[in-house]
Amino acid sequence: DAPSLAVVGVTGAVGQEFLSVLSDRSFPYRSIKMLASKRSAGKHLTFEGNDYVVEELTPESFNGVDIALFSAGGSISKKFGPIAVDCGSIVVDNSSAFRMDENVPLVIPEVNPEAMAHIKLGNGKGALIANPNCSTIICLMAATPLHRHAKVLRMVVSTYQAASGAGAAAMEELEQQTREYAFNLFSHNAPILSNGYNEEEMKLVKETRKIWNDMNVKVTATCIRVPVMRAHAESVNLQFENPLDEGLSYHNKGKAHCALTSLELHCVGSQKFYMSIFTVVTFYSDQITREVSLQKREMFLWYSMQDAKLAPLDTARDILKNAPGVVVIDDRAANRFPTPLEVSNKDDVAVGRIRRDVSQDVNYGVDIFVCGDQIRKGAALNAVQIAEMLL
Ligand code: 11C
Repeated sequence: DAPSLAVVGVTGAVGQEFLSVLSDRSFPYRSIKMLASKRSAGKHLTFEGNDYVVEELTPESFNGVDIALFSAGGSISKKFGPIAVDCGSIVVDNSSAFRMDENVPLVIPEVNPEAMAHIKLGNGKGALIANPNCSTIICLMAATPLHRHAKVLRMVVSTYQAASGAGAAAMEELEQQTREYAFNLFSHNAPILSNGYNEEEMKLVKETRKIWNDMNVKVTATCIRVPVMRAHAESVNLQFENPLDEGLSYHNKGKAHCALTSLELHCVGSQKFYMSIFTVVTFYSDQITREVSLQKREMFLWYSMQDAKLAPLDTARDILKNAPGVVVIDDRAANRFPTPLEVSNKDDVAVGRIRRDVSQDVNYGVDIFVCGDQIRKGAALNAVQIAEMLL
């Protein structure tokens, strides 16, 4: 039998997107309750050709509800989430209320579906599943396939976030401000914590560790709000534990000669560089990468910069091209890369600017630029995909 659904916060930006995504994906249901605050109760909504009256959210709302999609803010989730679970509903919660609760799976279906494998629909048992923060989802959609390949040790994220992340009122405010004064951006509006990070930045840190089930991965972030309506952009720098391309391993004595050959191509005619090459070769052969003197380290970085131009990026590009829910837009000749406008209202996260990080051992670092629709994959679509896994 198709499940009975409830949408909590149905009149908000994400609530409305839940309805679009359910309809676009032909999500099966036998009934659907439109729930919101008292203020919105009584409003009429049309969904898939039928008229619905928005009902006030009360503790009785969840009787007979199999799956409840929540996006009405953390305090509503904290109050009504456990009530819905007691009624036997499976709650997919888009707020931050339960994300770091160790008994609540935090799920991106393409990344860690196994985290919710123990939750079953139809056995009468309620449960909570948390939808990660939008900037975490968009970032990890692109970073995870590379992480699976070479294991991320450290990730540095800088976000350029759309107004939609702060709700429908913020989108109206952006329209208003664009008429009054445009051409500006500001640090994310989330509260600043005692460590100087804002809450949005710390969500990226903590949620990544939980989703990757890796408490050692180092993550730092700077989150910025930009005058864009509904899609977030993120610059993501990754440092890997394992080489991205096996053939380019500098920690391997046997590969030193290949490295030397490609370096020579760039340095013919310079005695000074030949001396440097000697240093590089010694450095690789000795395998003392982490303890090199400053002079050798500089030389190593210089070498990395040369090699970054040469080394093919097929591995990273292929991994991203084959990743579910990801499209690669990376046309260097035409300077065409992902933009927030291009991904707005789209399901896929777009990745581009794929390049080796010249500040690291080039086989161990990559920079990418990612754009994703904050309301769709960053919120409603991810939650509906979680609900689909329950079916
Ligand atoms: C933003 N990420 O763009 C926020 C919005 O924890 O679910 C969603 C907040 C959250 O500002």
